[in-house]
Amino acid sequence: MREAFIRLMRDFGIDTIFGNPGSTELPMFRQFPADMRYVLGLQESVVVGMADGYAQATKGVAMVNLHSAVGVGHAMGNIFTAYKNQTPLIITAGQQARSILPFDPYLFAMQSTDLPKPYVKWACEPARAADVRLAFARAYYTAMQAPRGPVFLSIPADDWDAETDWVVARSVSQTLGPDPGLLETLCAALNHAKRPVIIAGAGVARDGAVDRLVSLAEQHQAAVYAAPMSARCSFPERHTLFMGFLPPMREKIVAQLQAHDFILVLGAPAFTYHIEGGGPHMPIGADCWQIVDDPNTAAWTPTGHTTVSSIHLALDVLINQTAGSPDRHAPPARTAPPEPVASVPMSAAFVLKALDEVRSEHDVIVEEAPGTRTTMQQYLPMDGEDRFYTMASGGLGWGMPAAVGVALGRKKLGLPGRAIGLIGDGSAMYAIQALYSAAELGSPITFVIMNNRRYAALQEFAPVFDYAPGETPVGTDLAGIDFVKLAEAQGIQAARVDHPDQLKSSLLAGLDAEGPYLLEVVMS
Ligand SMILES: Cc1ncc(C[n+]2csc(CCOP(=O)(O)OP(=O)(O)O)c2C)c(N)n1
Ligand SMILES: [Mg+2]
Repeated sequence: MREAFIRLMRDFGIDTIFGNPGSTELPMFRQFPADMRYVLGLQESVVVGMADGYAQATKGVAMVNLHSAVGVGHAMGNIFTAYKNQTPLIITAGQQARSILPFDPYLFAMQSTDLPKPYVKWACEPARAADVRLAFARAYYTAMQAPRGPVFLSIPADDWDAETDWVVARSVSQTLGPDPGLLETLCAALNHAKRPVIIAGAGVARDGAVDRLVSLAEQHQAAVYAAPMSARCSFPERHTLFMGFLPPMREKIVAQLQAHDFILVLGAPAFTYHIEGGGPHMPIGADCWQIVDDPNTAAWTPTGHTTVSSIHLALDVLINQTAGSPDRHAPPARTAPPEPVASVPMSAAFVLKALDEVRSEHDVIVEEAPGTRTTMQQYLPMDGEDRFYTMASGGLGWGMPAAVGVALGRKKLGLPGRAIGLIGDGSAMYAIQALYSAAELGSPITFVIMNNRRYAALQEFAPVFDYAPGETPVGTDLAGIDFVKLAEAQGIQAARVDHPDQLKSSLLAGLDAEGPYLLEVVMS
């Protein structure tokens, strides 16, 4: 079976497996082929985070191998995130040999396929060894079909040596076409709109459709907002039609969209909320439309018309079958944020403005610094597709390994630039072993640790939950973590900067490094 499995991997263009091995996986890797690469992560959540970043950067599937139940357990947080990110992953996990399964053997996985549910699109432990290769083919097609996402295969250890036939790879469509009748109505509504607005979600960038969205917005002089908590950059943030980021709060969204008579949500839920709210979900009287590639999202959307389609296919129709109107004018330009001032400790705004000034146009930001997100949106604008990645789930421990995966994926495609991992001090500690993999791979990554010695996002959130002014939530102060030592201990060059006068030169040193580098920035 091993040969049939590896042959199918080659047919699907897979040459990399992200993993952390155990006894139940050893038979899989015996005589590991020279044209395959095994990327070791020192904890399974790191393994899945790296695979997620790699799959997103390469726009393909990533292959993961985990140790039976316990490895899947460690990986679960980032499997949840991959599901929310709609990242195609084939996750295989070892299982004990079939002949000893009746005896609850050491390290076996009980109800193995239930463990990762509901955060995988499909989970299977094939009934016979001979069926594993068929299950693998199905796993690939399922992961890659819209909406993309992780799938799970539990493979008993003795199956790898069983005699099986080959499976021939097939071509299976990965796109969904839009409903022509519904799109015709949508085109007519857009043509008649006076003040259209487009809300762009991660699905636009995922689908490689940012240029198309720019054409449509320009054609209609439509204002564009980023969808709440969008995990990708789906519209260039310096473009004059870009109006900013919708917050994940119902009343604020409705207030912000109030001036528009036509609202089109593309590639995003309408809407992702973070706190309770009341009243309408959209401004009363507005004509609301949504295009998503996920039938589940379409089903729970509370207001308006939804069509399920790959975003780029629907955008092609909208561009070709609508016409702008001379009566429409571009929305007024946004005001620039205030110039940040130098201070000790440095503010997030000061640090991010400096990073914006020294980064190269080829660099890619992978962010997980929740308390800094809104400041980043003001001072570190992204230029569109493939320039920005964060997690759609809210689950910490993804950013650091994802930066490693993004750098590796971009290297595979021969793309220039570095991955810049913009990571909070708290977030970094969920998956600090990612530094080891970065060092092993010699990846072009600069980790910028935004060290404010606390879980700032939670402290800032406290008033929303009726904390008195000045009351600090328990468990949100993290003093005394030395990120330079943590990096050096894992083979990564590192430095700390705590003064505004040294900030730019320190950032430049980090960005000019050959391999991975960690800069700890002491900030307020
Ligand atoms: C796995 C996980 N555990 C806990 C949380 C709750 N949480 C949200 S933001 C946050 C603090 C993050 O701290 P840090 O990375 O230092 O960023 P800062 O808020 O200071 O910018 C925590 C613990 C979470 N989102 N995910
Ligand atoms: Mg912090």
